[in-house]
Amino acid sequence: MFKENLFKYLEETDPEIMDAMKGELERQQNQLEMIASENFASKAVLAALSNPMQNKYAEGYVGKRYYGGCEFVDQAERLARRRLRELFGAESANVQPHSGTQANMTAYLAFIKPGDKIMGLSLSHGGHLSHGHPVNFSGMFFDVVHYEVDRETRTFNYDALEKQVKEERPRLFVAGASAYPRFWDWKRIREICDSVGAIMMVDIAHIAGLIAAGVHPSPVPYADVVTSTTHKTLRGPRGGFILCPKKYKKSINKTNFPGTQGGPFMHVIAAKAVCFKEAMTEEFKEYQKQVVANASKLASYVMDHGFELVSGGTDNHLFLIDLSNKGLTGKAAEIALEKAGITVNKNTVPFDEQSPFVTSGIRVGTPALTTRGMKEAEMEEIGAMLVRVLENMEDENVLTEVRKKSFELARSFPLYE
Ligand code: DSN
Repeated sequence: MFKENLFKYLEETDPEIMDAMKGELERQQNQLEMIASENFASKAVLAALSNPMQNKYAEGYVGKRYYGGCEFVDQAERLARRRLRELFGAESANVQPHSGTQANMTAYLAFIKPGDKIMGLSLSHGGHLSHGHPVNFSGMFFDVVHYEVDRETRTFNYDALEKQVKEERPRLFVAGASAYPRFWDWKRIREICDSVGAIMMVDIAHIAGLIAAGVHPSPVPYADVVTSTTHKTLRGPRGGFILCPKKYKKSINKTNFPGTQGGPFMHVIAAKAVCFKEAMTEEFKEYQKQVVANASKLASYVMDHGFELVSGGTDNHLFLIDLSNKGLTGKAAEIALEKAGITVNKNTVPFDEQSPFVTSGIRVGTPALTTRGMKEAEMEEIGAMLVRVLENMEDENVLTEVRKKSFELARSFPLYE
């Protein structure tokens, strides 16, 4: 089976789904992927995902399963956990969460009860649905207070944050974001949490790859619990994980299974192990440095051409262009850029006056383009394309002209050929 061409087999048995898969592959190959949370997993990760472990039920943990026949999935999960602990210098690692949000559900319920107070970054200021948004379980289960960035600097004012935490006295404080372009001060957050005895939870979904490579400070030495996805900057399969000190291991494990999940996705856990091994290489460190260098270069280019960036730049893999002073919306920009072969997402900016369906901003990230091998020179080219589209969003001729350029650039950095 491992020698068969599985795709050829699928093409014969289900040409309709194969057609959709081919379309998606070509879309990824032919356009410039700049959604900050997306990346291109290696062929080794993709191969591991297409693996007979997907057939196996394995409720429980290594050596303590509720099913027989777990020898080899145990081998895979053991490897994944060991590699993950090593990668982040953590005492304990759980690789079973199916996603970042499920990792967060486990983390909350391991420490607090429904009705308890949590504090998370507001979604419109860069936070995440699972950090207490009312439409998410986190907003339904808990008494939520949100914190925000400073109106002037659009970064955290840690003194103001401390004051708010002391007034609100949450049981648990969630740090982490899906659209915050600056470093976090983990030590300060630990001190703030300690001032009221709050649990410090950090969701590193976006920046996990940067942290693993040492290009973003790590919260692991400070936090009570760290959650993440595996498919963003970390460039693995879609999924989640949880890190914690040994003293919380039992409670985290028990809360994840049987607390919030059933059978683990063992094929995904095998693919996570592959990802963690890749993330320990020198090549991965160089990749992450380049992700940040590319984001910085592109951010400077866009600012030099008159666009405003939230917080005036970036320290990580993404930045947010605030289009409000140009009279543009994120929604219109996303559509125009897509026509030009550049994929981004509309995003609210702090203190946005537009709705989340319209927004005043776009979020731009460099992890996927950097995986294709693009560097600063290509960021200049892409910067010019971005500016040209944003300044001529209604002009179909301009969009077609940029589409040709983005296609040529994408094709000159082959992907999954
Ligand atoms: N959907 C992810 C993102 O785009 O940031 C967060 O879960």
